[in-house]
Amino acid sequence: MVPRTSKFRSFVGWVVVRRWLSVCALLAGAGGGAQAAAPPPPESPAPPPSASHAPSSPVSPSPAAKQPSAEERLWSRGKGIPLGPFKLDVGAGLRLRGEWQENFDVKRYGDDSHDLFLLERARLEVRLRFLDDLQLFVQGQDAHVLGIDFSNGDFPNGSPYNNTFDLRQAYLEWTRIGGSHLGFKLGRQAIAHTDNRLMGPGEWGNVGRYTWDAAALTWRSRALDVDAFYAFRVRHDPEGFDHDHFDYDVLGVFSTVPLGPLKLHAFYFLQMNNFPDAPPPGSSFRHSPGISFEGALASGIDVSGGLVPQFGSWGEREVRALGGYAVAGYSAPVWGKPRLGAHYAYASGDADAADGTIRTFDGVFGAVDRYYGRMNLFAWMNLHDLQAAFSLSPFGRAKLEIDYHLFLLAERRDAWYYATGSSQRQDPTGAAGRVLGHELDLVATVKATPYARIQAGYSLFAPGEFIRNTGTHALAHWAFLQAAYEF
Ligand SMILES: [Ca+2]
Ligand SMILES: [Ca+2]
Repeated sequence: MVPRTSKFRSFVGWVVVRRWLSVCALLAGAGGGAQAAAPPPPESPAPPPSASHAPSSPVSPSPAAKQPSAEERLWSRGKGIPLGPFKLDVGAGLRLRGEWQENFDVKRYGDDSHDLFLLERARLEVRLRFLDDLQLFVQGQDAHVLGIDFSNGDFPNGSPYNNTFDLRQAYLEWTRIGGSHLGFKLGRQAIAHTDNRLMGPGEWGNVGRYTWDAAALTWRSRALDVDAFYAFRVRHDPEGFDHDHFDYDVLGVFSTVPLGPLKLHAFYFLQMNNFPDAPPPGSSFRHSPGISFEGALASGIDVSGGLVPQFGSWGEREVRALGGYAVAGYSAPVWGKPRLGAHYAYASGDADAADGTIRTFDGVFGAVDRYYGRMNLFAWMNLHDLQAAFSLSPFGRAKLEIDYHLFLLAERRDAWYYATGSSQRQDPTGAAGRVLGHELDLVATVKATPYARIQAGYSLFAPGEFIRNTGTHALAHWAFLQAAYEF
């Protein structure tokens, strides 16, 4: 259980957050008169939970199609505040989520755990803009959990739930320097590419999974976008400042070429690590080159896909792995824009742990919460994930999503890997079977105002033969209710 002192600290953190918010509201008030008639555009309609916060595009005025509401007028006061040659945008957000977990938790699946807890995440951010293409962005975040059965000590690499007000992002970004195509982005940042599948910040988690201290060079033109970066992953310290990094370095290049209604990507990631103690010990170099695409056709059909071979070395062993995914959906042009989709993801597994070759695919630094089921029981490792998706958007402001997943091991002798990437269970003989189980995910989202979003969900996991043959095999349930307000 969480010690009393920790709960007290959570409470103190909460008080601090409220104070920050009041300061922020005051600041917004101080900017009165600045572009009062220019409300920020509403966010894109109800992105899935892990969607990137996309902080890199400054808020721009939307066409005055209708009179802004009192709420829009209020928060627009915090945008575009003149400050000498600069413009200042102030923003903040608060997200509260209650979760109920039955027979699983963030670390493991099992039939003996029951938990009910409340997550709080608050953000405060300022953006100082000079010209259109040069900006300094600083974002602080406070994250706490109340009532959970874990303490910070249960997470040696940083709690996914607690991180007292800390620097989440602080970067200087200059695109199209001097009218050219070149630019850079330097500092602490979230890195997200397209649908977050290969690289995403993991926004659904309370603290968030990935932030980086990175230097990126960018190329922006009509025919080609390129981001090339070198990055160190920030290790989140729940109580102290986040000054430490994980052992590995990452080099990445991600490019986008538009082709009609499609966007094509070519990319390359290199993860470099030194594992002095881990089995097997030694340096690891994992290269992940690949291609992907996504797009929506006029006929209502949307498609996306990607292929990621991996190769390299880990100590004396070779790395040879493969990951891929394919998505196709159809949205009908009728009330509620119902969409039916078939999604598939594959990650290779290792059939022989002793043959000197590692064949388990590693899901790069992608989001897991949106993919491979929302309960986060699986990673993009040794997996077939067959998904049927249905969604409906009635009344413009609401969205209902229903997903069914069938999960199978790609290789029976390799492990079932949890969303954390750690092995959950393994049968080296392969006799336990291949079927991991079935998951049903229901999520309803209502956008109450351009700034307020309420989301509720329920998920059920029913284990298959592999889990039934290797230990406890209860049904697992998950439910959540989330309210978020961001301006
Ligand atoms: Ca910290
Ligand atoms: Ca092997």
